[in-house]
Amino acid sequence: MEKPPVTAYIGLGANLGDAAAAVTRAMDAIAALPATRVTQRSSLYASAPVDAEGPDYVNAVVEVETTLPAPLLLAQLQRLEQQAGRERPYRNAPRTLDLDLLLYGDATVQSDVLTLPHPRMTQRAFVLLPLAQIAPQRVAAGQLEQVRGQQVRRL
Ligand code: PH2
Ligand code: MG
Ligand code: MG
Repeated sequence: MEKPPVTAYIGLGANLGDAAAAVTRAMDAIAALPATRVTQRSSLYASAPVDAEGPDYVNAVVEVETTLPAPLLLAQLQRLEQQAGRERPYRNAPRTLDLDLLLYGDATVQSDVLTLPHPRMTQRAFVLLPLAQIAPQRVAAGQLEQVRGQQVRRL
């Protein structure tokens, strides 16, 4: 029997170069991954860097249905970051493309390479707002309340 697909959510971000174009291109690249279908795309959102520096970020979230196991999906996302010219000079450095696996079904994972759900997603309006746009059932009202002070602008 084939494995049923899992519904997963991927956070996209960029704040170097044409960030909106990079995020939109990355959505198309995710849609072209093997064994993976993009089922929803949020709007693009702009926000100031949180715990980071550089130009404003463009962020978005996509929903995928995939039969790739989480570690393989993560490896594919890292490959797309590399293809977009991602450099990692220091933690939270400005970046051409950041792809974060936020949720993979209801999986909870704590490994050296992957933590699910994404450990910081509930503290970040730039993740929760686009996620709530496409998957309101995955965001609690109290979580949105906690990030209400963070300015995020829908583009
Ligand atoms: N990503 C970070 C750190 N800070 N701030 C915004 N606004 N958007 C991001 O995607 C972001 C950030 C580390 O991944
Ligand atoms: Mg990130
Ligand atoms: Mg990342």
